[in-house]
Amino acid sequence: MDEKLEPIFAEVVRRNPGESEFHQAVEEVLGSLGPVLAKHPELARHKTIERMCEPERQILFRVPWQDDRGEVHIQRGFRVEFSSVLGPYKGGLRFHPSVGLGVVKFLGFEQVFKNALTRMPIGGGKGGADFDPKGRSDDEIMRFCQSFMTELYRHLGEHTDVPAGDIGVGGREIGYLFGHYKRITNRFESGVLTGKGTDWGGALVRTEATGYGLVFFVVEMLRARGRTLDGATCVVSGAGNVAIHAIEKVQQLGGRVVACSDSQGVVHDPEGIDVALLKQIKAVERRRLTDYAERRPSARHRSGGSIWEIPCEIALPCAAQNELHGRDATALARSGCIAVAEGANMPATPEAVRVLQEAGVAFGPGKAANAGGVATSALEMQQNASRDSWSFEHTEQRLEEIMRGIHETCAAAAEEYGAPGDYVLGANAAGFLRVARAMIAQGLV
Ligand code: NDP
Ligand code: 2IT
Repeated sequence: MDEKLEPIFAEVVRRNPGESEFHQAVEEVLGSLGPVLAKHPELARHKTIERMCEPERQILFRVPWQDDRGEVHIQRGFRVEFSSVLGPYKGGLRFHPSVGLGVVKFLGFEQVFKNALTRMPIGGGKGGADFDPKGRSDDEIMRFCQSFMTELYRHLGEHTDVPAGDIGVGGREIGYLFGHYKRITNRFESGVLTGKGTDWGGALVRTEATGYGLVFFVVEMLRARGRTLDGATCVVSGAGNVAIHAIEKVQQLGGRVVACSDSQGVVHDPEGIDVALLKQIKAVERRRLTDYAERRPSARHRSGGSIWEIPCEIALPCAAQNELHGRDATALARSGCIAVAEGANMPATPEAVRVLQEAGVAFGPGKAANAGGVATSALEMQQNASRDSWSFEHTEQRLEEIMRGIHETCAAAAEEYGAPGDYVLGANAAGFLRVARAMIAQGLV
């Protein structure tokens, strides 16, 4: 990190004690900004970095709910509204027991730069709760969503703050959240949430967008190296929304995905993952990957060990933060991996990123590679504002163009700031510049 930026980072650590994921996300961005400030010293004078490290608003609230047996539970809800210089706060909600302020702040901070890279009119925010949806009935999920929205609604609005899904929040939860918002406010305000059902204001392709967009980004990374996906062996961690649609698109484009995982273990299927079966088990039945291995003769399940031990040319971590460590990166580089792109937010540890880059493996950071989800959310907002709905083909084409544009922006910025091929530096520099310039133009905000 540039020595001028070190005191700024030290202050972030001091002011946000114990929030290790937030520190990690800030350190990565600040580590890229030395050459940017050298070229644009006015951005430092306006204290743009210090401002970006402090959320505009942080909301914490109690979420009481009752389970099916009548027992009362108390959860903590969060919404961190990080930056509104480019548009209304925009970013997902995560329901997972590991959610705390540090996790929500790391996700909100990343979201600001990611959303800037899409070039769409969206600011950055993130929210969620330390609620564990695993094993809960539909009725319990609905009651939790209603209680969560009973507080959150007052902070939302199509021009103010527009949440969507993330881990543990998909179409079912967005439905319950939207229904309750509408009931409390007496407004059918389509643009207040994205990822809605396609019969009532949701955009086609939003469900698929993060995984599909990730693969469009990988295609560009490979093209820059004179390669294609055709015939490539891939490993994808996770088995949720992002992972499933990444697997689907890789296979549509001629690659073969031989492994995926969930929180209970890894499934290795050398003949290629059967996406229809995977969707049935994980998205419809909400069961474990052990069921996949039971129903698919070519597949083997194991509950321990790292998925990254399975040799592949392309690795796509799509589960959770810090799931790909330095030793995994070493194993991937040794087994002939040529590209890693983050479908999840911050799944590769800083050491893993360093190992991959030093080994010459192309590395696509999440804020660029997984931006297709939020970009398609912005397309959903656009359709809601004009009371229109676009076809699947048209929307997918827009997504592909957006991902190509993000790749080009990151590659050009990496080149301009003296690190050709370094998408981490390129994404951070380009995202930062767009936010910083808008901030200065809007005065002391
Ligand atoms: P889902 O809840 O749909 O799926 C999460 C998947 O990851 C599940 O299969 C879950 O396992 C698995 N998982 C969670 N924690 C671990 C872990 N520690 N080890 C192994 N597997 C784990 O979430 P999404 O697919 O929506 O999100 C995945 C990632 O993508 C997150 O980092 C999210 O922030 C990011 N992302 C999501 C976007 C979206 O549009 N949804 C957009 C951009 C990024 P199990 O099934 O056992 O619970
Ligand atoms: O991390 C992300 O970009 C998301 N979870 C999607 C956010 C959105 O508003 O669509």
